[in-house]
Amino acid sequence: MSTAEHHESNQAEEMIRVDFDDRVMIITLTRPNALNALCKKLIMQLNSALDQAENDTRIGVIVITGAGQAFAAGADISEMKNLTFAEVAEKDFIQPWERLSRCQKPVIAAINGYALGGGCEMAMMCDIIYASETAQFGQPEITIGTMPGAGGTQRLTALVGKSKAMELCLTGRKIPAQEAEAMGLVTRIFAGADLMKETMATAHKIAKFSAPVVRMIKEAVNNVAEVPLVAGIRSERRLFQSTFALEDRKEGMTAFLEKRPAAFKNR
Ligand code: DAK
Repeated sequence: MSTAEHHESNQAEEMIRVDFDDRVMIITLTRPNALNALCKKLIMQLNSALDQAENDTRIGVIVITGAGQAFAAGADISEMKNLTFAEVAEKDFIQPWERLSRCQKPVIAAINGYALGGGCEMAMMCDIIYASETAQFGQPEITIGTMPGAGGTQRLTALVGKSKAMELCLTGRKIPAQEAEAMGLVTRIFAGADLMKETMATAHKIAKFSAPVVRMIKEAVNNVAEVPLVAGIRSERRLFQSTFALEDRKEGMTAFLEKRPAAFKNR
């Protein structure tokens, strides 16, 4: 029995768990025996949870974490091993992975352990990356004869600069959370026992703000990677002006001046 079959037969069909806490959807990757390796089925289940979150106005923020020792140790190597170039190109292996990066709602990654290869790429598709002290990051694809293929060379370079990204991608070196935070890959580090508590505190905080304003800020920040500076600044101004079409903008400013908490209605 191959490793893949072994995992399939010992694994319930569900490769993720979805929990709800007020306005936060928590997605946990639950394939710990394979260090949450990102097989096709897991990506499909993740994508449908993301679709559900995006279509449900009760959800303001999405949190993604992993069960066990890993966030995710990469794409499933046993699933990729026998693929040919023609198959990878024809099936457009990339496409399903793009869903996460297209989320309009904020996504926080809570990295509890290994975030390697596709796992590190998935973390970088999220908007905020919180990590436990024992988390490890890396792009080890070169050690198995391939290279990052889900945005790793691009997003890592944007986050940490060329020479650091180059060293990580060319050596496959795994780095501890502290180094990842110092280079700008990780947002903040917490003791393992505090990771989810702190992640949820941030998630709840964001989820309480006006949803349309949150969406506009995410779009404006993401513009940096997607459009030239002048167009990005023009777009930011339009998005800023758009907040004046919202009842929430009026309520937020009125509440401040009346020295009371704002009651946002997400419109
Ligand atoms: N795939 C499949 N199985 C994996 C796996 C992976 N990436 N990582 C770990 N496992 C499995 C192991 O085979 C082992 O299974 P059993 O032998 O128990 O059946 C189990 O998980 C536990 O792993 P280890 O025994 O190896 O555990 P250790 O604690 O000794 O080592 C480790 C932990 C994280 C250092 C080690 O497991 C490791 O090096 N894993 C591989 C890391 C890696 O090379 N990752 C990069 C994979 S390539 C794309 C999308 C994505 C990608 C590319 C393109 N497109 C959309 C185009 C991404 C590619 C990659 O991620």
